[in-house]
Amino acid sequence: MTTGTLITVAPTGAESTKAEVPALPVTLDELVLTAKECEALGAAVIHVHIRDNQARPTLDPARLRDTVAALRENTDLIVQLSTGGAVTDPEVERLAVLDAGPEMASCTMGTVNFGDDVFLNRWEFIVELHTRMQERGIVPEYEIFDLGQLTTLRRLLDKYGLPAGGHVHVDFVMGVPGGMPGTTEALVACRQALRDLPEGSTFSATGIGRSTISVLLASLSAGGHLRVGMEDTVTYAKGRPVESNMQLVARAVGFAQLAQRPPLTSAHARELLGLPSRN
Ligand code: KMH
Ligand code: ZN
Repeated sequence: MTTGTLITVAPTGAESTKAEVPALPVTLDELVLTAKECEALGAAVIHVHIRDNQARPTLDPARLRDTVAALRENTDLIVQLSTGGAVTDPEVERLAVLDAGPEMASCTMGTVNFGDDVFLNRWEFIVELHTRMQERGIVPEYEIFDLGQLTTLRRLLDKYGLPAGGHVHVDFVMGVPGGMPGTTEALVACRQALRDLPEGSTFSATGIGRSTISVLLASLSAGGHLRVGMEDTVTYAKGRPVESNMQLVARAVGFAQLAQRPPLTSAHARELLGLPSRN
């Protein structure tokens, strides 16, 4: 696990509003510009949520297809579409995200309280997502909001087999009100539980809000990878709003360099994740 660092940028999310967070990229042009700048800094993967003309979260199929095409045309980033969407999105629309043909998609391993809301992920829905991705050669990133969701992942792989490409990569989403805390102790517990998954499984981690930096440091020291971005963090430091996704990626790259685990290029990231190369 002590390779370079896979850096994922999650630039938009579904929770913050443009009115509250004006720097949030919500149009396709803003997203593509952010993607190019984050790639230049060292990001290899982009975790994508899109917005409609009023900047509201949407899973509109045509918009998703256009987004995948524009990101592929303008960057070499691995495009990972969110199948989590917003907490209000119906399962049928979340499944249809895969029709946009991304290289990767997220796949959350269980239901979790999400602030005052519920992020619903029934077992049958998880199975449907996992098996559709297998059939279409889309590589999942398994999103883990709580320790027990790693046991669900183990059950999923035992019953339905490995994902496309054969490599298992998970992302610990830490510090969501209702999920596991964004602490070193929780990250180490997840890291230990990874031993029950296939050998060579990799992880990244992201800490929501003020747990960002402690999770980032814990993940680097535990051999993990990083996800950063305005989906998860809108405050850079006490009293300082995040100015851009680039600011967060640059900080993650700086920490990765200090840890002597420099950012992986997207080509190396494809190798790590079991994705075919683009050429
Ligand atoms: N927006 C959250 C409800 C994912 O992208 O897969 C779910 C989420 C996870 O962001
Ligand atoms: Zn997301």
